[in-house]
Amino acid sequence: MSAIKTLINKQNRKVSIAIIGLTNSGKSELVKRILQSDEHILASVGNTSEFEFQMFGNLTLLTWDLKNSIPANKALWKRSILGADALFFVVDTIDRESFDLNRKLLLELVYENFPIRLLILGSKSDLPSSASVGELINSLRLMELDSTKCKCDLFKYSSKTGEGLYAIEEWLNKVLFKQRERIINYIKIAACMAFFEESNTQMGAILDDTPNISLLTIMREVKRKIVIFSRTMRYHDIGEEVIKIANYKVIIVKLHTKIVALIVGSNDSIPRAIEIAKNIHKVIHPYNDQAVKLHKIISDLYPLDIA
Ligand SMILES: Nc1nc2c(ncn2[C@@H]2O[C@H](COP(=O)(O)OP(=O)(O)O)[C@@H](O)[C@H]2O)c(=O)[nH]1
Ligand SMILES: [Mg+2]
Repeated sequence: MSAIKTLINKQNRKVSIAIIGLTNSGKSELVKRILQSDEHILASVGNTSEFEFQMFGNLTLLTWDLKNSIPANKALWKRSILGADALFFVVDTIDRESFDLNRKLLLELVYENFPIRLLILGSKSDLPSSASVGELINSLRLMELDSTKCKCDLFKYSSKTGEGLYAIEEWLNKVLFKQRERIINYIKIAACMAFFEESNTQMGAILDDTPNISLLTIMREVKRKIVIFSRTMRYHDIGEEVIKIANYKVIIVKLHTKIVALIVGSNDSIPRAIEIAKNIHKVIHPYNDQAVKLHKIISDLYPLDIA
């Protein structure tokens, strides 16, 4: 389950997210990534050429292919897209020629529908020519948007590597469920696993003093997940994935040829876990696994984070 799907399915209500953007901006890939379509999708309908929706449990994802202007007068647009609980506007960060048109569409959207809350998503962050956040802000002239009419945030993400998806989940949590950002100083790391692609070796450490059977089983499952993750990410230098197994969350971070997975509590902060995983990356090595054990690294550096 993706973190976003898990978040929505935890709520006792239906949630619809509208994802709009030009054709090819990356909407369908994002839907696939959120729904992780190995699981059964309950409904998938293409009513018109531009509109699609997919449902999974409490979550409905609606996508709309934008053309040269915002379809202000269409009933379907108003009912489905503007009526959704959250609105994502996807911009292809490698298609610089589309920035002007995206800018025009954004203005139309805001000035016809204010006040509006928007999450602008720069897709394809995994590609080398991807525009930076700064370039996007300038090109889309986001600073000039009237803040009384539009409250917007901007993140970059990749449907291929998973980078940035946890930030989207945090945003939904904050905006949709009015929950405070989960700024917790520490998390509970139950176990950690590292995988070195070059030597094809793994090292693992259980940090929970009283590991139960389920944690041991989860470790085995994580081992398997890391190998699969490594295969899917083989052409990518950076990747992130968050999965839920039983009562734990597993945060997997790849940097270059190393992968680190942290098994944390299901309510722990994902950004904090990702930050720790990235720090562990810096200090582990395939060659010193005997001398420097993961357990020691974590207990020295993050004593409060141990379960
Ligand atoms: N490298 C990369 N390619 C992507 C990403 N998202 C989408 N694409 C590719 O961009 C093209 C258009 O994506 P799609 O989701 O179908 O766009 P849509 O028309 O907005 O639904 C496809 O070839 C996708 O494989 C991404 O995050 N990274
Ligand atoms: Mg599509």
